[in-house]
Amino acid sequence: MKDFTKEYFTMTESDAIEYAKRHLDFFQEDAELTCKEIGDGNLNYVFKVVDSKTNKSVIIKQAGPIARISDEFKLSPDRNRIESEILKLQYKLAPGYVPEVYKYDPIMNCCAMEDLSDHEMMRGALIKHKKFPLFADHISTFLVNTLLLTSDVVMEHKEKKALVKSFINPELCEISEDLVFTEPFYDCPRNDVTPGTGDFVKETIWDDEALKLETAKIKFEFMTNAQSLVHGDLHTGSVFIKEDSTKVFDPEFAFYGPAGYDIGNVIANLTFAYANALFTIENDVERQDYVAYLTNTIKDIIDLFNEKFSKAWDEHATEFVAKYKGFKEYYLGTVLRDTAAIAGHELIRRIIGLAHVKDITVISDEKARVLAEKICLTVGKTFILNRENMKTGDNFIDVLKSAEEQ
Ligand code: SR1
Ligand code: MG
Repeated sequence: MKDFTKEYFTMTESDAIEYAKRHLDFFQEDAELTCKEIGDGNLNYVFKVVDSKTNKSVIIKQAGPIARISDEFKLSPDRNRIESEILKLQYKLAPGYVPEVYKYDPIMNCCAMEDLSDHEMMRGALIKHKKFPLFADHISTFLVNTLLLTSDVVMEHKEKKALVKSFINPELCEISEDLVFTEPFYDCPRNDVTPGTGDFVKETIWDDEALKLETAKIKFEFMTNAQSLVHGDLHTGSVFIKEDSTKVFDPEFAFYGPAGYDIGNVIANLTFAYANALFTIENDVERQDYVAYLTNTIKDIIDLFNEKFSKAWDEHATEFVAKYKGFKEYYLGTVLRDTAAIAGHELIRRIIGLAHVKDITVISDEKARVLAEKICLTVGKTFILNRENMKTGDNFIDVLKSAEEQ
């Protein structure tokens, strides 16, 4: 019988059943457990353990020693501690918007959490062109609560610094530094560029020195601005959704960084869904309808974020200078600037870099995929270069519309 209490090893499905029986206070003694490994992310193993008698289920997520996407990435399994701790914190800051964590195990580097199988992964749902009218309201509340309430504006500064320390996440941050901010902007061997998009990438991204200078500034903002406790990888594959519920999960890239990092990732990944819709929905009326749904969602997220952030600042700010006239507006302006900058990086890196997104890769017609990729690159570049002017939902969607028209 394997011992889960002495030394770390990577679990199999039958190990996960044993683990659930012996180390989780979750199932009844007479439970009949089955297990399936369901992880489809780039890094971890995700076991769904179900009692076939009662249908009660739990997720056990284990961090492996190397990334699933490539053994080039050797990662500390401590990321599972980071993930468990931030989920517990966000569960309090944004109730209803994250799964409940039942247990964290520092030896097996795993955590047990609420099974959200009644929800679906948002990226897959958007590729099927489903609509979620409450998403903008839900995600804007999640973003305001988790980002503003963990910042120096609200938190006692020594407590905030203790959190900064406990969420130092050097290896996962290094992945983002390389994959998001560095490699997409030169002809890096690890990049993965669609042949038909290659010339466009060279001309509009790699040969543009002015753009590259801006990306350098933004990279240093990412590395040095410990503003808020960010999720760090808030793409639509990190969201479980159903009509009336939104749950943000998988925050293993969490660290103290620019608040705009999370908002920008949300906006960019809705833009991938928009590019998918443009080239995969054949019927004109249906395509226009779905595209309008996505652009309205992007607009609403930015506008609701602005509105809720401003209100939450007035209610919760404890920092003395937060009340100075004009400071809130200045601060919010920098968050939106960073939102545009990060949305731009996410849009460019998922087209040029190592880790692509299904919204684009499922476009089977090669010409259409190239056009979709060019739209994402154009929107991304515009977001980066015009980031100082991106303040309202309309500012963001105007960029999408003008890239589509080109
Ligand atoms: C090596 S990990 C590649 C990507 O997958 C994660 O979800 C992050 O987005 C990372 O950049
Ligand atoms: Mg992930």
